[in-house]
Amino acid sequence: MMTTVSRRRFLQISGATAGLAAAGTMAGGLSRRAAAASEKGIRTVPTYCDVCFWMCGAIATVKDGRLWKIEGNPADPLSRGRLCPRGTGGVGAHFDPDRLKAPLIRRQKRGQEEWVQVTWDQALGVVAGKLEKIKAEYGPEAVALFSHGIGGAFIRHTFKAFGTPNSTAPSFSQCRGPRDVGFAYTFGDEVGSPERTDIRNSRCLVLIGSHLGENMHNTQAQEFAEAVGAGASIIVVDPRFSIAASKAKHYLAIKPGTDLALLLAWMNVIVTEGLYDKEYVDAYGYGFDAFKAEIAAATPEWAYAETGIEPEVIRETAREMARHKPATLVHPGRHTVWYGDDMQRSRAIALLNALLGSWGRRGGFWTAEPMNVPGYPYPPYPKPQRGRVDQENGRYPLATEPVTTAIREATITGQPYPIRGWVVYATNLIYSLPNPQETIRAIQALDLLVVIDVVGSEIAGWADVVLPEAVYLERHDELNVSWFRDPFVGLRQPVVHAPHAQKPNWWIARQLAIKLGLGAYYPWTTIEEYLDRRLASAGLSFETLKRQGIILGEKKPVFYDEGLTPEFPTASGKIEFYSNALRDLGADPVPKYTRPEAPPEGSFRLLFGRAPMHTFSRTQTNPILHDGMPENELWVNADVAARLGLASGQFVRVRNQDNVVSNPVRVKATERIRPDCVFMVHGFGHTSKMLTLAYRKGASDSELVTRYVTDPVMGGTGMNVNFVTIEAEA
Ligand SMILES: Nc1nc2c(c(=O)[nH]1)N[C@H]1C(S)=C(S)[C@@H](COP(=O)(O)OP(=O)(O)OC[C@H]3O[C@@H](n4cnc5c(=O)[nH]c(N)nc54)[C@H](O)[C@@H]3O)O[C@H]1N2
Ligand SMILES: Nc1nc2c(c(=O)[nH]1)N[C@H]1C(S)=C(S)[C@@H](COP(=O)(O)OP(=O)(O)OC[C@H]3O[C@@H](n4cnc5c(=O)[nH]c(N)nc54)[C@H](O)[C@@H]3O)O[C@H]1N2
Ligand code: SF4
Ligand SMILES: [Mo]
Repeated sequence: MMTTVSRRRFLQISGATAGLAAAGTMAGGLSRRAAAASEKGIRTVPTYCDVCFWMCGAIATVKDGRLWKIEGNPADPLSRGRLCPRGTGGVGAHFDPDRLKAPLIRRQKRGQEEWVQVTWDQALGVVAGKLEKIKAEYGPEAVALFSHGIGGAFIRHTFKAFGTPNSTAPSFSQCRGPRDVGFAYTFGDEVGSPERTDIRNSRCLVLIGSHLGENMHNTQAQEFAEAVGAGASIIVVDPRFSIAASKAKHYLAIKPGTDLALLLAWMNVIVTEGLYDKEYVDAYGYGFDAFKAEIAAATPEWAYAETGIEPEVIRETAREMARHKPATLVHPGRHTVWYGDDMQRSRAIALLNALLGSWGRRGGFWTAEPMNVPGYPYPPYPKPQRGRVDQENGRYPLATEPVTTAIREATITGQPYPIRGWVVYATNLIYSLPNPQETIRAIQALDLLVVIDVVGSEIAGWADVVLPEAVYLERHDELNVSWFRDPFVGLRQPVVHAPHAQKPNWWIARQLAIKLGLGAYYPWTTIEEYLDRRLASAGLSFETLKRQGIILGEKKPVFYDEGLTPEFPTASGKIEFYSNALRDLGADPVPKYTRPEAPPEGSFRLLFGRAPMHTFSRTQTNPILHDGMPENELWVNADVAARLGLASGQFVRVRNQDNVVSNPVRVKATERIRPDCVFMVHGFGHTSKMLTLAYRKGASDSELVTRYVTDPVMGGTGMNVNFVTIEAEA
């Protein structure tokens, strides 16, 4: 029997069960509840964190059957026994009263909030039926999968077996894509995640917008503190005086969007003053003379007019970098989709590092192989009938992952071929893709939208079928076999039970595959069986891993001076100061600067970033993290605020160039930002009523990002190109 639940009733259900969770019940049915209640004493369970995608090793403690706390696992090379504030607050995800509890099917048309609560069998039956129908009519490639994080591993496997090449994540074209392509077309290799940066040993660390300390990627934040403690020279380039800037010897308050001019001028100084690592460049460089000629005009005086940074400051900071080479690390950044010239800006960062000889050197960039843990021996996937929808017409030749916005475009236009179904796992596309109105337009054109989430996020609000997942503290996941200086394998395993009908991703992916007739791709029945098989094939013990959470691999050389062989898998086999490959694609072979459009008189450029207590749009509803920071603020330069008659704490609304107006948000009037831009932390201003704690708290940068500039060769979407005005709330 299906039961009908209106949104109102849905909220009532949430409220009632919140009491149960708070009273210490985390088991599902009566028997589980009884089991949890009868559990006495303290037990610890090693696992790894999922509040962001750094995957820190952790140890959770359960007291009398109730989840108590989570701390870093000292055996883990990433966390070294310490979690970031978000990781520590992760227990709130389990207790979150807003969690989805059972599968839901939309009763009315999209946008109307009437749901039918169904069983898993019914929900997956409906999903499989609609997927089969799309496949029969349009082919398997008409289904696109959007997923983010390691939790998506099994879902991705199911959809490879289904036969679609259109499996993507916003972490490429809305995040690190430009950087990884820029580095690959310089050194032949990506920066990857966790970034291969040797921050702890760097003697001079250059942070261009990388706001470590607010960006809380644990290992990097810890190593940053170590480098500061060891007296490293810190250079920070940011229009906003970030936490990192407060630790800097040189803080450069750059005019937004002009970083490429600064980078070219830095390289110009280092080359013309002969300060680069000549031996390194001679041995490993390709096209240096052509590069030198290209940057000859980029003098500090020229860059001053673009960046607002004094020529002497540009010279002094360039010399400072050269003094500490090769232990000078110009951080490659991560969220690099800023202005549309991002791949070239990232390439300029790569080239500056190349001049300083820091790639492959201590205090620069390490190179490591992950542990060798073979994949599960599955049958081969079917070969997709058609190519990726984003690349069919020869577009985005350097996009190493499908371009999300191109999939969205194909969904709206049906070109180059139709996309009729979206499966969305752990990515709130309304927040993570630029121009949310266009995302909604695409959704309206779909035959099927399935969302797998833990709460009623904005994207879940648009779904035809919502599948509730168990949170990371309640499930197994794929092994974490990341590269790092010390190779390791990490295990995620359940600490407590899921409180209701929520299921782990591997179970959902497997059941769906079986319903789709793809059972052959799941020869295992339990996740333990799967994990055991993979570990055994690497000669590792599942029992040991369960006990320790981490198994370390053999440490190998990670720097050239430790015996690592320099290898540059580019076309020339060298570090490409000049790129023939880019030239052949019609892109600049050496990065060239273009001046960004300035904000119109009376407008400000909208910038955004992170805060220590939150991850994207996914933690505002976590009661613990919500308490830590319930809303965001709009940073406005103090003089500008005075001129506009705005005081800190006062509510304003932000209007962008396309007349999108934000939720009310408090002003933070501060000297710590330039007068030509404003800043807010990403992920606030939720519009889903299912997120009771987060609903309409603060403002959403995503809503205001209606404009974006797409890189024609790799598909990154520059999003720092929106201009806003500020309106006082009555
Ligand atoms: N305007 C703007 N856009 C951005 C950014 C920005 O700063 N501003 N940042 C960009 C960057 S750097 C990135 S990496 C992307 C990030 O983009 P996303 O990964 O899409 O980030 P979130 O918006 O947090 O979406 C995460 C979703 O996963 C759900 N979720 C959380 N835990 C689980 C779980 O265990 N299982 C399941 N199934 N779901 C879960 C959450 O409820 C939420 O709906 O966004 C990019 N887009
Ligand atoms: N606490 C927390 N930490 C996180 C995350 C999180 O959600 N929460 N997400 C993680 C992820 S996936 C990513 S990608 C990273 C993102 O973090 P980062 O890669 O470090 O930074 P961005 O988001 O690109 O940039 C934000 C900073 O750039 C500055 N900025 C804006 N425009 C310009 C400009 O034109 N020039 C310069 N030089 N600076 C500019 C802003 O003022 C701000 O300080 O954070 C990671 N760490
Ligand atoms: S950086 Fe923080 S939130 Fe991310 S995995 Fe590590 S502890 Fe968790
Ligand atoms: Mo990101």
